[in-house]
Amino acid sequence: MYDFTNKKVLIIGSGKSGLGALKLLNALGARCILFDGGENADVTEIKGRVPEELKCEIIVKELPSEVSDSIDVVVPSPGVPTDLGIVKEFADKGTPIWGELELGYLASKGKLAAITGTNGKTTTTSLVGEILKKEYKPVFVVGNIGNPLTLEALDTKEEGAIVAEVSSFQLETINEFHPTVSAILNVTPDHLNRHHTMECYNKVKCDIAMNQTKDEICVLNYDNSYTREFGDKCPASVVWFSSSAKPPKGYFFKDEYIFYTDGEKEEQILNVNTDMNLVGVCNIENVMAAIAIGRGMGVSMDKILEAVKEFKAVEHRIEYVATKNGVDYYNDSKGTNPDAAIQGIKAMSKPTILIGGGYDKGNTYDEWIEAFDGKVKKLVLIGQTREAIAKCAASHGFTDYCFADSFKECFDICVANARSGDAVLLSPACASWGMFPNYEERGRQFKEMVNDL
Ligand code: UMA
Repeated sequence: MYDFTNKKVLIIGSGKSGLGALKLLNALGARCILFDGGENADVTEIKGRVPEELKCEIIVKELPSEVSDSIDVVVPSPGVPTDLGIVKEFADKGTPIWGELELGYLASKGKLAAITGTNGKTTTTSLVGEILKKEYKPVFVVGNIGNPLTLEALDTKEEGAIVAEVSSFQLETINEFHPTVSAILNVTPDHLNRHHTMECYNKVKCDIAMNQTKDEICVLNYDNSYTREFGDKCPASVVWFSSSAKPPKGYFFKDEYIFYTDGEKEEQILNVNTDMNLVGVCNIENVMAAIAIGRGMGVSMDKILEAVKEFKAVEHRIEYVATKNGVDYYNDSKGTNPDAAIQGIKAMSKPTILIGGGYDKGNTYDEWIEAFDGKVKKLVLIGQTREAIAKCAASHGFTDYCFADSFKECFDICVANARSGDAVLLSPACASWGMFPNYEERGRQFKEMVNDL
C-alpha cells in the first residue's frame, strides 16, 4: 500500500466518511487537513466532532492556495462530486484522488463481499452480514449502510470477512477495489443530478466488478434490463437471481419457493412463506441475492438457511411490528420517496390502510398511487405534502383519503378503520422533516403507538 507517512492529505467533507478517513490516515502516519466546503461549516462545531486523539488541521469554506499547493493526496467523501471544481483542480494537477472506500479497501484484510444497486442494498448487506457470521470471525458490515470501511479497516483480519454496502457515489473513486464477490441488485433511475445520465449511473455501478476475474463471482438481477445486459460484459462469472423467470444459472422464485439451477438440474432451496420473516417480492429478491453472495463467499447452504430463517427486517424497512386485534402493523418509515414506498405497498398482501405524506422534496406521486393496485382501502395523509398527494390521488380516481393534523390523530384514524384481516402500513413516500427530526424517530413513534394498543 501507498506509504502515507508524513504525506499531506486533504480530506474533503467532515461527515462520517471524512472522520473515518481521518482515523485511518492518522494511524498510517499522514498529516491531515480536514476540509469542509459546506455553507454553514464551522471550525468549532467540527472540532467538537473530531475525536480528541486524532490530529488534523480544520479548514472550512475556502481552501487557501498555499495549502492546496502542498497537498500530496486528496480523499473526497462520497457526497462530494468528482466533477466539483476543487476535486477537478487537483485531478488536473495530477494529485492522486483516493475515495474513502478505496482507502479503506487498501488498508483492510480478509474476504470482501460488495453490494450495490438502487434498492435493497441495506437489507441484503445486513443479511449477508448475518450469513458471514456463521462462517467467519471477525465479520464487519460497512459502507453506505452508515459505517465507513476506513473506521474498521485496521481491525479487519485475514481470516475474517467484510460485507460492504457500496453506493454509486463511492464507486466513482475506486481504482484497485476488488471484492471477492460483487453484486448489483438492480439499476433504476436515481441520483441523476449527480451522474447526469442513466448510462453514467449504470456504468459506475458496473465498475464494482471491474477488477474481478472469471474465477470470482458477480451476482446480478436477471429481471433488470441494465444488470441483464451487463451479464455479457461482466469480467467475473455471473450468478443470476430472478423473481419472474428461470435464469441460465442461479436462483429463481416459483410457486412459493426459491430454487437454484446450475443450468441443468433444479434444486428447491426454501419456502418464502415459512422459511423467511421478510415480506414482498423485493425481499425475495434480496434473499436470493444474499444466498448467492453467501455461497460465493464459501458459506455452506445449511448455515446460509439458518441465517435466513433467523433474520428479521432491517428496522424501518417494511418492518413487521405486531398483530393487534387481527390487524398487521408494518413500519416502512424508510419509504421516504415514492420509489421506496412503492416497494412497501407492493409487499402488502392484505387490504391496507396506508399512512402517507410528510416533507415536500418536490417529488411526483403518480406512480406510487398507481401502485396501490386496489390494495389500499384508506389513505391517511399528514404533513406538508398532504394536499398535493390528495390531489394526485383524486386525479387517479382514488378518493378514499383523509387528513390528520398530528401523527397521533393519524394513527387513531388507522386503528378506527382497520378490521381484522387488514394491514396498517406506515410508508409515507416523503421525508419526515417538519414533523420529526428523521425517519427513524417517525418509525419509533409509530411502533410505540402500535405496541401500546
Ligand atoms: N461536503 C463538502 N463539499 C461537498 C459536499 C459535501 O465539503 O461538495 C461536506 C458537507 O458539508 C458535509 C460532508 O461533506 O460536512 C458530508 O459528506 P457526505 O455527504 O459524503 O456524508 P457522510 O456523512 O460522509 O456519509 C456518507 C454517505 N453519504 C452520501 O453518500 C451522501 C452515507 O450514505 C454513508 O452512510 C456514509 O458516508 C458512510 O459510508 C447516506 C446516503 O444518503 C446514507 N447515501 C446515498 C444513498 O444511499 O442513496 C448514496
